[in-house]
Amino acid sequence: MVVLTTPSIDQIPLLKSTKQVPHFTYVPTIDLSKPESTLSIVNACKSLGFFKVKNHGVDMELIERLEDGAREFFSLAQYEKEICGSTKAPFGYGNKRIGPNGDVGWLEYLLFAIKNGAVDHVSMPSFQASYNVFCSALNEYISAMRNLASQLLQQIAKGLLIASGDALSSLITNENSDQILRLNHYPPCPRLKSGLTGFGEHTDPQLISILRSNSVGGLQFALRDGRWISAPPDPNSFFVIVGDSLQVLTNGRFKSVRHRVVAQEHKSRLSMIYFAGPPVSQRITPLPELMQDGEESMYREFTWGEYKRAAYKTRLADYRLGHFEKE
Ligand code: GA4
Repeated sequence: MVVLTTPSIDQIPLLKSTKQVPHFTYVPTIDLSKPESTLSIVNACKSLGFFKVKNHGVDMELIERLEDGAREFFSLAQYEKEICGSTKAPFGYGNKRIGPNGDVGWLEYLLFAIKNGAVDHVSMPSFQASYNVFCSALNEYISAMRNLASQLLQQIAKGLLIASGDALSSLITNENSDQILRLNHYPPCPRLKSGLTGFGEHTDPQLISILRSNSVGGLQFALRDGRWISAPPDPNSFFVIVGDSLQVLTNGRFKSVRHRVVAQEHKSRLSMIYFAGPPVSQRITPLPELMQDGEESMYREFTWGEYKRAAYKTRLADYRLGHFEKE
């Protein structure tokens, strides 16, 4: 048995590129109560691969309840957290190690698989007294995220003029769809080195991800020219992130966006991210209705299950779609 020790701060890398767009603090903000939101969503997905939404209809009280539960869990003693896990990798509690291939960051997290719309069991013996309340908040939040993700994918289909409005949303509302919820806690880093990695740069493999954080910053997005922008925190909005699968389904019209989190010196950042993926057997191939005459897929055919398996053999920063692009 290989026993992995927790990496020390000196083993956590600094962010590779720190080339930032000076004073760029603009993240497209889309008001979901406005009819023009459909077009704005499609434009943001095409040009940047990220945006944030307000007037999303998700109850703040629910968000606070989940955040309180997460905070209570992360404030347990380290040994109490370490015993919380799942028999299925990579789910359960994680500390500094991300994925199976050596990525590390200044964070701890809880990763939940979602089965039939609810969190799959994670054993939390040290959190027994609060477990049921926490799970109810998790499940309510998952249902709210699934509705929001489905609404966004319907708007995207509409904005792309795809006749069957649920061509994308049905991939994630299907009872076998593969979804994950991640709660990340970035403790303040007292001996902060500037640019210490919280969560290293990567694209998300799924269709879309919906991220909400408390009022502590650190989230950064890469622009198409490789420069990075810092997204000011906005606890009342959700950041929406285009994933690799949506890039393929739109035959590259949308591009998944690289993003990362930089560690903070004084404040503790807490984020919750919902990853909307399709069923494992789903073929990921450009939507026929989108393809113009003579247009060919830029990618070899694959299923979500194949893509996921391949993703777990990569490092966080790898360009995972490269392996599936046609020559
Ligand atoms: C990135 C998006 C999600 O957080 C995640 C991550 C997953 C993990 O943490 O286990 C991966 C990463 C993510 C992509 C490449 C592989 C798998 C870590 C890693 C090195 C849960 C996911 O689905 O893919």
